[in-house]
Amino acid sequence: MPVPNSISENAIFIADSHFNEKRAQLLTFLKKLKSKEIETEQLFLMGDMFDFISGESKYFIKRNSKVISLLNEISLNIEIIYLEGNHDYNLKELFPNIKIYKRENQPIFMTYQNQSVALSHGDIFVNDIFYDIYCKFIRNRFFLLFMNAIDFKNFISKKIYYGLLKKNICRKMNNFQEIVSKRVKHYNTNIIIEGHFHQGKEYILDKKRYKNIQSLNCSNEYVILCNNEFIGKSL
Ligand SMILES: [Mn+2]
Repeated sequence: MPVPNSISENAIFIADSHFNEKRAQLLTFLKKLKSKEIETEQLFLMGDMFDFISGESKYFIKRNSKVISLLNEISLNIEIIYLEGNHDYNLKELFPNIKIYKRENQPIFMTYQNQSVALSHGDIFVNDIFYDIYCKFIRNRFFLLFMNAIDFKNFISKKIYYGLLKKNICRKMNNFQEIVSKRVKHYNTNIIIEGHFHQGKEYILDKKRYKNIQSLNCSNEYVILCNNEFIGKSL
């Protein structure tokens, strides 16, 4: 079993799978984990695992039920840490055995080989009060329950679902290092691990090591932490 609050050797990180009917890698990955073709004792879900889901949205819970039950089954044997993203939130009641962390409780802090590590999905520290208000609003339980109540014949949900399906989420950011150099200023740990940006790059900036976990959807890779190295593995 993993040592409390520490990242295990051979821990696996996956980020931004944006699971939907066209982006099925998360399901493939979980099946391989269940069959032990892929093995680990600790799994980090870095957020935006689903293209959209919230604990209130019945339509999306139903659409994603296979992945939800597989995750719950696996969480009985493997420690799973789930950092909520901007596409997946209010998840606690869906995953009773998974350690769920909301945006407002990120970053979380852990240790790995005597190094301090901060982990977050990556949409914190944006220095935009409107984004913070927007985040609070779209995660509001009463708002979501209300939207669910007026979602006749899933009209709103389907609009969201098919809208997201068409989106291109894999773009190279030419200024990513510049963005990271600003982000690391908000952290004071040895290592910083984030998802959200879909870039998969690693930097040492300001004496801190920053790893962006690649999008499982864009790269078809999950990441293993082994001998102090982040290694991308093809699914
Ligand atoms: Mn995101």
